[in-house]
Amino acid sequence: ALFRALGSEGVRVMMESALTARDRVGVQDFVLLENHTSEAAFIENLRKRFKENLIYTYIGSVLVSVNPYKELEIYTKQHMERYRGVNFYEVSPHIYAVSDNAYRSMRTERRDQCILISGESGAGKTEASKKILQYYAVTCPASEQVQTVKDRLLQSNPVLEAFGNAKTLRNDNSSRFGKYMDIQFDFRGAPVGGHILNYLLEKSRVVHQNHGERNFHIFYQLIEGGEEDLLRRLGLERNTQQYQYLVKGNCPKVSSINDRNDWKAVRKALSVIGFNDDEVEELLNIIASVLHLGNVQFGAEESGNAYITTDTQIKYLARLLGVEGSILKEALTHKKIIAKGEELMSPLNSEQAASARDALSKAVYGRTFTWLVNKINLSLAYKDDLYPLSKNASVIGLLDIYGFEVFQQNSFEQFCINYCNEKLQQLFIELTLKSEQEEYESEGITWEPVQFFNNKIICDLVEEKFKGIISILDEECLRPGDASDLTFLEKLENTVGGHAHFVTHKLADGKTRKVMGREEFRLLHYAGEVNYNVNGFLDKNNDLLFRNLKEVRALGLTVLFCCVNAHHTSSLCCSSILTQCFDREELTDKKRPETTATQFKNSLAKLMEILMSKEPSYIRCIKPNDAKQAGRFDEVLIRHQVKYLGLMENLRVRRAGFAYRRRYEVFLQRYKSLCPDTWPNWKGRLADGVSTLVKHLGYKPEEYKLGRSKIFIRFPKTLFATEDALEVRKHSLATKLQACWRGYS
Ligand code: AD9
Ligand code: MG
Repeated sequence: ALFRALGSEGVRVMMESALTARDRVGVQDFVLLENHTSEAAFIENLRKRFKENLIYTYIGSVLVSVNPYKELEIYTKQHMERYRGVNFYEVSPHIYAVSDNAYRSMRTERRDQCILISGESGAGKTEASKKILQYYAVTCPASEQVQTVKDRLLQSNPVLEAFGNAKTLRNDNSSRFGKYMDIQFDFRGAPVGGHILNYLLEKSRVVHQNHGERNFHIFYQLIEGGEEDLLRRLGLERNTQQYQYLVKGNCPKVSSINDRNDWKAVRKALSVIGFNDDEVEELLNIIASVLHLGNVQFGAEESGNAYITTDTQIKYLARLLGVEGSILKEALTHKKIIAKGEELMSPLNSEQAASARDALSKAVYGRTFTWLVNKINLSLAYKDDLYPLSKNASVIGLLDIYGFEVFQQNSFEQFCINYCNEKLQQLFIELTLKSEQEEYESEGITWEPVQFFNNKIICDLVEEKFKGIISILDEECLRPGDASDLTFLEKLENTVGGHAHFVTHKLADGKTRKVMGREEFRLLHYAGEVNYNVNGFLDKNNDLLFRNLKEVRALGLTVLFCCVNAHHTSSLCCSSILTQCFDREELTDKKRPETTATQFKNSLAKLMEILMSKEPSYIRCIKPNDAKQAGRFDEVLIRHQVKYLGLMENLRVRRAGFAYRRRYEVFLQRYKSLCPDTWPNWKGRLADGVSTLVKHLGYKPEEYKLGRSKIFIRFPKTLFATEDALEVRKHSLATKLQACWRGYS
């Protein structure tokens, strides 16, 4: 009916427009670009597609995604259905195609999968990971029990984002922690459980935010959305500007965020995950306590000793934490010292007391976050005594970390975040290179290896034992005496000063580099240069609260001992969450815990092991502009990302002489109609069928190679010609049908 309506001229126009569509919307796989070594052609292809709202493009099996900064109608249930069980290349590029491909590989090959999402802050990683989860939630088989798991998996997102995401200058919903989530599937392919690993939360945000940034979303959600009587119970006012911890960035409201609605979503999500009312109340007690703590102010007595000037806060805190006010007051203004075997309370000055207060707030928030993740994990854990998760169960892991970021001022947090991105890039390089090389080898095809910039050198600079930046930082943290952030910097200069990726203000000839501050070092990361200010590195790495080095240690211990003791010995309703967060043994343990950076380094090493054991899929996210605006394609910014994500090298490796490869059966199935010998069905060996077919099509020997299970085609134009032949055949078939139809009528 369509062809009849169009008439033969219409059909011709339709076919022509199909052929010229390639010009308009670009190619959907970069390997099909005529000039694959040209960065300009690469960017042009991205631009064409972006303009048409086609945000996804492949490089072979790697998905490149450009953040549209607007809602697109491409995530509907119909879209999901379109990608379900369909071969990667038969449909246009989509995150659902990657999700489905990983799922089917897991099912058919019984291999655990992981999907690695990378890109800088604001590029769309978290959104991508949510789309993938939604895809599985909708398309995988379900039962009542499975539905509960699906709901919980989905609802873990708003909760973790409320407590672990914040508005930064780069992204209004920036992840301030790293997240790796395993989704477990049973033998039928239904999601039956999950597990989350979290990485280093940016705790410093609890007490300080840079201009234009906010604290974690939950604080604003609670104050804006919390019910009247809840706020009354927590002693909070409905005005974020009342709280010292919320005013530092001078940014209470964000136009893209509706805190009140988000509050409702979070409350609902908490109950779906299985938090009961008491637990929610207790959790909010802690959040409110942190706000009250931030408002505790200190004055100085004549002696210089600190005293508390804000009694109301103490009253609320005492009630919320279940600690006696007088104990709390003493704890906030004193440290515990041991003199001649006796414990004494020695006074702090007001500055020390303030930093002790902040250390306590950070510790309380950070540990509550970890508690929250554990609690979610309990709720996601597979629970079926009848059918224990057998060895047939498989896993798809989703990695969504904080992206590479550069601000005007960069500190310890950015150092950790960017180091984490280096590690991920390293993994990408190793795995893509390795698997590509393996493919050529296993297919018996000879090829020239492509040179990559290998960022291992930067990873080593940061993490190498004894010699790397983290080791040197730890050394300074351990060193008694005059160790400071500046002595750390000096030590860096003396040890890694000559490294090609490390720069400070000092020049080799003893002169100074004017453009750099004296408290900074610069790392030449794979993704760009970043200056780090060393201020606070030692304290943050020491994690203050639990180290003997600083006065504040005693404070945390005292308050928490009060808490823990109260919980164990009296009827005071002390926070049971905090009791679980700070266990007694840790409080009394004299052994030195690992530093923050070392813990992070070790947890990343474990993560790399987990990822290496799985079959990876990649999503490379690109941020189109810094203004967070739809429709803006900032070429300079994009070119930079294309460069550092290594997309051109990725493409070169992928092409390594062959633009296109396909398994024999897939190739034959698609093009068999073009050769009378292979149509309608080829009976012999697949390789012979393909060989017959391409000879018939006039492929020259230098244009293709036949591997063990796949055909490799050298130039895109060969494939285009074949595709065009297919279109023409369909067209002539259509015209014939039309003539036939006319004959009938
Ligand atoms: V960070 O490293 O956590 O700071 P992400 O996670 O890479 O960063 P995120 O996914 O949070 O970035 O995306 C930033 C914003 O871009 C989102 O809040 C959306 O407003 C917007 N975005 C991203 N991807 C999409 C999309 N596929 N469709 C529509 C999107 N909007
Ligand atoms: Mg994110």
